[in-house]
Amino acid sequence: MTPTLPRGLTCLFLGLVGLAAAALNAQVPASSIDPNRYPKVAWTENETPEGKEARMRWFNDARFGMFIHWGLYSEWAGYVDGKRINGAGEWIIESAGNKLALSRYLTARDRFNPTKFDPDAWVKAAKEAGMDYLVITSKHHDGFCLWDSKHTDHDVASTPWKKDLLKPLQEACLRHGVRFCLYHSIMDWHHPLYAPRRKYNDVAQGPTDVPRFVQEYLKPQVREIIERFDPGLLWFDGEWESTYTAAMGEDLEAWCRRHGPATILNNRVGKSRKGMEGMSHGYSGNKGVGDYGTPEQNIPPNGFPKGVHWESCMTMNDTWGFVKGDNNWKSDATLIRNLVDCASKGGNYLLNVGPTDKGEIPAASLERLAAIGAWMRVNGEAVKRTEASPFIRPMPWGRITRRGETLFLHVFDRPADGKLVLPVDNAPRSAAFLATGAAVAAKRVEDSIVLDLPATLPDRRVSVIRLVLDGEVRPVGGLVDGRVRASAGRLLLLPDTAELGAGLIIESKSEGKPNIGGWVDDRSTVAWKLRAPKGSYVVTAELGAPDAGNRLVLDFGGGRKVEGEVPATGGWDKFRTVTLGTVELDGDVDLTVRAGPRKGEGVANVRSLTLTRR
Ligand code: FHN
Repeated sequence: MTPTLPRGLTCLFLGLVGLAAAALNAQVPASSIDPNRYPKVAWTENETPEGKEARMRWFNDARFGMFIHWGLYSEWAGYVDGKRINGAGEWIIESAGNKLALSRYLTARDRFNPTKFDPDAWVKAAKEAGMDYLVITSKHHDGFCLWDSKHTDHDVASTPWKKDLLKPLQEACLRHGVRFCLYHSIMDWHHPLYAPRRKYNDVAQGPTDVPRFVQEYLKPQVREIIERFDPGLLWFDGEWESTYTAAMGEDLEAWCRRHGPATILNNRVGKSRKGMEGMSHGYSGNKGVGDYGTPEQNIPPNGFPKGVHWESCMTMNDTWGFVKGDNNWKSDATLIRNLVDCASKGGNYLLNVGPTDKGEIPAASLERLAAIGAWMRVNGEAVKRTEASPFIRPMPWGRITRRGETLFLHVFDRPADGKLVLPVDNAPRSAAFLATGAAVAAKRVEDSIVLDLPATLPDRRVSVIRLVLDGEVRPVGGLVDGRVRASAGRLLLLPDTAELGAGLIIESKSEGKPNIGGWVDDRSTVAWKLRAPKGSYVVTAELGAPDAGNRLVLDFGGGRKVEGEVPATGGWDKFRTVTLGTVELDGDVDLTVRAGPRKGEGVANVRSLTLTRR
């Protein structure tokens, strides 16, 4: 609670507290390759969730990386014979149809000579933007390799430049404390064994054979880049064609674990990704799914339970590989908000640059990187080394990130009444803008903390308030480290924090409030992880069902069960609160809700469960 000092002194006190905290918290780690902070952790067959968190720690702490698409396509720059070929620059040969045969595309190898390539400048641009890792295309779909590979001549050694382009970049990353990572395409439009062979491929001879391609080319080259460049992560791509199978993905993942056990893998190593939404859900196996999801050109609408890792990759304009004249640049405000949005949901933001064939990052990209960097120098502590918001759904006014007892409130849009309402069972210790140190009035009102914003915010793009709480956050209905916590003596279990069994969905049947629906299979279950202070709790449920007769069984573990009948409420969209019973709880509990034998169309729609301490 704010000390009871005269108002003037209170503001001064809070201002000083804010500045002191800034000095302390601003000490984010100097680099994501600091071996003291991020010792190498190898994947193991029996890796625990805690072990994976340790292995992913540099990635999670970084939150922000640079994506680089660079290759022969940068030389074509989106044009053939002076005409723009629609689509992303790196897809030009695939998009050009009969305008560009592979043999003509490959003449770019005779011209590719990046005389302006300055690896230190690239890495400094990333570091100064607040990016702690860099992912560059070692080989994109056109099969051209940016290093002198012993497995092919379709590489930089066959260009006027001749020299390896990846090693200097890796060395620059080591100099500047940025984690060096590699993108690698599975799909290969050039290699004679890869299928389907493209119509424009007038170079390849002999029959295709993808199993041989994988065994004799893809895997040896992946081992080559692991051993030569020790990448922090491998960003596989081009896994979607049917000729590359789930079994191949599981085999490639095992190969990477064997040769680079500390190298993080994205989920495109195998076949588990769901399109551009990017996450690996509903996949039968747990092999060949890599370590994290890869939403592309989008940011998931909500957060995920703890332990789900992901990274949204996005372009700054409309293309990954350089295209002359693509000036549809996102504003720095949009890019900063995207970064904050990802961090608030526990994910990373991988922002792309497409250098020219001469090795220059476009000026418009550099300008945006500099603007993001200026914002990060003031607000970076609210992004780096943070955890996701305790609320899975975003706030209407902006986003929240968390570190221990501190919440960072990222204000995108000032509410008309100037009030930020936080449904937490905490009291505020201090609240201040990171940009100015100016205190923000914060007080408890009913079951929330309400902050009163000044008429003008420090930064029209994103203004960040550091809110220090009176202890670990106790969100009403939210999650802290994957568990629902008690607030004001009750635990509110909502659809967003549930682990839904097969077939169950989150919908909104009425009043815009989410409910668990689709419960037509009485074998489906709903689970919540919670942490409850010792006590006896009354269990109530908000349920909707047209017919009576179904039953719910709440299994709290340790033989503790509560069960009750689902009433007829008048319809799937009519909800009624019913009391199901009482239960003794103390500490961490994994609650599983099962249905009795289904009667009628479905079991019930569930809007919430509430455990209220007696
Ligand atoms: O086809 C590629 C595309 O060229 C680009 O590399 C993106 C980046 O994530 N991935 C694929 C499209 O999903």
